[in-house]
Amino acid sequence: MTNRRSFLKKSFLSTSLLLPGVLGSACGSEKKLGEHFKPLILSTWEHGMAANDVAWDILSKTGDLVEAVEQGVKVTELDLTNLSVGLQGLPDREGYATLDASIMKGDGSCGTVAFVRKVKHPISLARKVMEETPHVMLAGQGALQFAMEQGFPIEEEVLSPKAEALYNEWKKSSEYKPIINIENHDTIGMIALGADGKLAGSCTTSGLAYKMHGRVGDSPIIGAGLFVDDEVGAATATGLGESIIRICGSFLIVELMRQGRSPQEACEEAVRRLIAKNKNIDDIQAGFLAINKDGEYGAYSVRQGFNFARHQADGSDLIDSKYKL
Ligand code: SD4
Repeated sequence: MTNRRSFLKKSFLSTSLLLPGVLGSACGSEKKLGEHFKPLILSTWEHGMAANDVAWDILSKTGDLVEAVEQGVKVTELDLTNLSVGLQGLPDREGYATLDASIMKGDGSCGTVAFVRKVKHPISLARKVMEETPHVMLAGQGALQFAMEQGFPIEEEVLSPKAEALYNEWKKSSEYKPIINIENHDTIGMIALGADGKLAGSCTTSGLAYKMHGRVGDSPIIGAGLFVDDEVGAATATGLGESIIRICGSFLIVELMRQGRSPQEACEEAVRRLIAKNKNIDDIQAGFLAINKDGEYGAYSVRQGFNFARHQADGSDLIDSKYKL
């Protein structure tokens, strides 16, 4: 079992962290960052390191959790090396990049978009759904129409050179075999605890490569790919969305934490449940990441290979998750 911590520690001490009142006002006192709740940001996979840096910068300067988790994952949405997030991600079997995203606050506010095309930042669109509509989820053409109304730039539908090359290669056999997170593992889920003890999370993906047109994964399903509750904690997921939706993975983890399980125990129970409920487990990878209000965290995956980025007051690092099989 791998429990190696590959420390990519950076010397980190933003001067803003020392400014009383910036985050302290959110605590209702002149507390410095870390004196009350210890802020913590966790994100799935190695690309979470860069996303966390941006999120942490915003959190430490403004205390704005939602802005932090939105801007953080926008970094990944623009990362041209990432084939599972953003418009440069691998397309569906018809050749279209279709995106899913969600954002949630610990007070229950949430917004999501599913099966959306031509929008560079689905996470920002999900936030608009949360803040500007009476709804939780917009999908497909309706989500695109809403993006236009909100003034989002609408991109041309062109695959990135790398995605196009891989898609052309795939088309030679067109074998539909949804093995995920073995080669294709880059969805970002981010969960964050602020100094005021509040929580927020975000999740964004281009989903399963070569999926059926119209397929939606777990990432925009509140309770599956993401769930946040200020009373308890937050959880997010990565991996084969169908397997995660089947067990309502993120909601399950938060509810287990509510009943007293630690984040680690809750993630492990979710993986056990996922394995029990999915017959074709040999083809499945899925991983969970959780945090509670005390700043304790945990991660667990079906098989080896999942890792996550952590950012806290004394720096950032990349940690290999424990795994079951
Ligand atoms: C999905 N959960 O659409 C996403 C994919 C993923 O790492 O997490 N990839 O099923």
